[in-house]
Amino acid sequence: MTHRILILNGPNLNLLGTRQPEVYGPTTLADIEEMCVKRAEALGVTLDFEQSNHEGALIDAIHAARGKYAGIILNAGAFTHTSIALMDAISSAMVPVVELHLSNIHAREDFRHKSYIAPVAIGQICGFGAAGYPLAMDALLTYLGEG
Ligand code: CA2
Repeated sequence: MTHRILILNGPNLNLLGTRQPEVYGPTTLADIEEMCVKRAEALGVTLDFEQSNHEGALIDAIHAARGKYAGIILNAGAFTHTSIALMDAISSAMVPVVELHLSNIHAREDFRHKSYIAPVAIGQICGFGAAGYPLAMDALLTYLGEG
């Protein structure tokens, strides 16, 4: 069966590659999407790639994923550190989620060490920049028994 996976990006990630390249790198979100589409082709999975700056829209996307996607790769941006609502959405969605961050959130400010996503995710990948996205796809497929 061909798996369908969703890569969901949260607030400000639309700015990638245009500001603060010293923190988040020079790669744009469009570059990352292209990289992920290539990986999806190699893995034989179908990919949808979305971004929203709005917490409610991310929650809606997680709710809508139930029964549609085999898994989600979620970079929730700063909502990672604040959003019990996103955590509850993941808990209720019954869709496996890989938590992803470009930066190593554990090596940054204390407030970034707390993740509300981590306890409800199957695992976390952080600190590998844009390369973390295809790594997360590999990890998800391994979890699904297809890797
Ligand atoms: O490292 C990550 O992927 C983060 O999820 C990125 C979030 C940050 O709040 C998390 O702690 C870690 C911030 C994304 C902001 O992206 C920007 C990109 C370019 C310019 C400004 C912000």
